[in-house]
This record gives sequence, structure tokens and C-alpha cells, in this order.
Amino acid sequence: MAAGNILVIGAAGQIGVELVLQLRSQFGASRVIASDVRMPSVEEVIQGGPFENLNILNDQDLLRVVEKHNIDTVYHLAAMLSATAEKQPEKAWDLNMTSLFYVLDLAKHGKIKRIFWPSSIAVFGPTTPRHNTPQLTICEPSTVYGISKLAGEQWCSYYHEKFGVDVRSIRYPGLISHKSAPGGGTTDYAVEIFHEALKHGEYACFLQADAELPMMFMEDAIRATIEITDIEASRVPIRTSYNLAGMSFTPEQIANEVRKHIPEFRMTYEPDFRQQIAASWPASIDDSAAREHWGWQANYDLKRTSEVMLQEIRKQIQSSRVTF
Ligand code: AKB
Repeated sequence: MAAGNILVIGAAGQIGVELVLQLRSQFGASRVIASDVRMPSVEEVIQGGPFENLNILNDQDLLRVVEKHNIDTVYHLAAMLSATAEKQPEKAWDLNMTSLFYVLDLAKHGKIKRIFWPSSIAVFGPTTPRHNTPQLTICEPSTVYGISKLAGEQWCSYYHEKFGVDVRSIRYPGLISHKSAPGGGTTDYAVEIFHEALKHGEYACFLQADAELPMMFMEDAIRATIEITDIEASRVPIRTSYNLAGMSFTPEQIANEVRKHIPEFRMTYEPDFRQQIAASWPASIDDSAAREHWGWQANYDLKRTSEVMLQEIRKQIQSSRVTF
């Protein structure tokens, strides 16, 4: 990690919350500045170190925060995800692309040294090979979110080639977390299921029973994010974005896993517009480039993820019962 400080943009989001907490424990609380346009629901993100209320679509405010805190590394996580973006395509395109340019331009003008920017399996589309999807393959996304991520990847690579910008990226699969809630994605069902199973013993899934998708436990995703941002530049030859795999499962398979812990759990299926998005994405991912280049390896499978999710959410429910 470089000598200056770290800015996390989108610190109230699903990844942002956990990334801020982990970065602060690794590099020191005062070095990690959390920022978001909304207040994070996890108090620790605001109380545990510096927090800036920042609208990423205001480039002057972004520059002010970067200069004020002597930032050299930016994790730019602010984005509108797949399901929400389909409902407001122009707003999604503006947020996802304009904010990326603001951050890339900061690096181009020497104001920051390093950028992490997340891409997604959404760059792939219905014409992509569905199983073991290669790093380099057909990318014809059918969602606004996917189009913005694919364009973003190409801009990252362009800024790296033309202006020497040190930008690194991962194509996240669906992320499963208990500290922070997902926000507007197609893969959100894989978090909701645990909450609903524990609270109500049943869940109506918005995808079909057989909609297999690549997923990852948040602890793995955070480790990958910090690892790729932290390693020597020479070990990151791909400057579009890296495929990253954790596990793959269908709604039916995760429901069966939940039933091992809560035998009476009932899952029903009410597929909506998100099913079409899921059907356009890969079922599984080939992440051999990430493994070879920077030693990536996932630790969590569906069994271990389910155990931790149920254990942690059960604790949250119990402590909220004590509080109220
Ligand atoms: C979404 O579902 O939109 C995200 C993603 C796969 O990028 N979780």
C-alpha cells in the first residue's frame, strides 16, 4: 500500500461497509476515509474513522476531499446495480460512467496514485458461453448496468495504456454478506433468503428454481479487493477487469442448504423481471487468470457461507429483540 491515505467512495453500500472496516483494521482507522452521499446504516463506519458526506457527481467536492485527506488510493464503489438500473437507465448510465471519469481523471492529473473500480459478471450476456465463462470471451450485455460496466472496463484499460493510470478491477459475482444489505441487484435473493428463513421460515424467490449464478461470500470478495489493489503493478497485467469465482448455485440448491439448518423452511418461486437478467448471465466463471497473476483463491463454498450467514443473522435478530 502506498504512503498516503485511502478514500472509499460508496462506503454505505454492501461492499463499502465491509471494505472500510477491513481496510481500517489493516492500515489504521485514521488512514481510511469513508465517504457516501447517504449515511451508512452501520454506525462503526461513521464513528470508527473519518467520514465525508460526498456526492460523487460533484467533481469539485471530490477534489476537495482528496486534497484535504492527502488521498493516494481510491476505491470507487458507487454505482447503480442491475435491477435498479433497468428502471432508470439514463440516471444509471450517468452515475456509473460520470463518476468513473471523475476518478480516472484525478489519477490522470496526478492527484491520486491508484484506483480500484469494480466490474461485474454483468459484462457478459446471452451470447457468452454460460459455463466456466473465460476471461476473454463474447461480451454482449443486455442490461444498462452491464453496458456501463463493459464500457467502464474499456475506459480503465484506455486510461492505463494512454495515461499510465494505475487502475485495477474485479468482475464481482453476486455477493453474500451479513453486515450490510445488498442494494438493487439481481443476486440479492441469496442474502434475503437467510433473513426471511430465520424471521418467517419462508421466502418467495424472485428467480426461478434453476437460475444458476456465480456467487461469493463477502469476506472472500473483500480479501480479493484489497489483494489486487495492494500488489505490485507488474502482477496486474489485465487492466480491463479480472474474472473472479467463488461458488455457483441455483435458488433450489441454496434453499436445500438452508433446510439443513431450518428443516421447516419453505421456498416458493415468483420470478419477475430479474429472472431475465439472471438468465443472461453466466452460471459459472473461469478465474484462472486471477489465480495465475495474483494468486487468487476463494475460501468459502455454499456450505460454509450458509453456516456463517445463519449464525450471524441469528445473532443480529436476537440482539435486536433484546434492544427493543
Ligand atoms: C447485481 O446483481 O446487479 C450485482 C452484480 C452481479 O454485479 N450483484
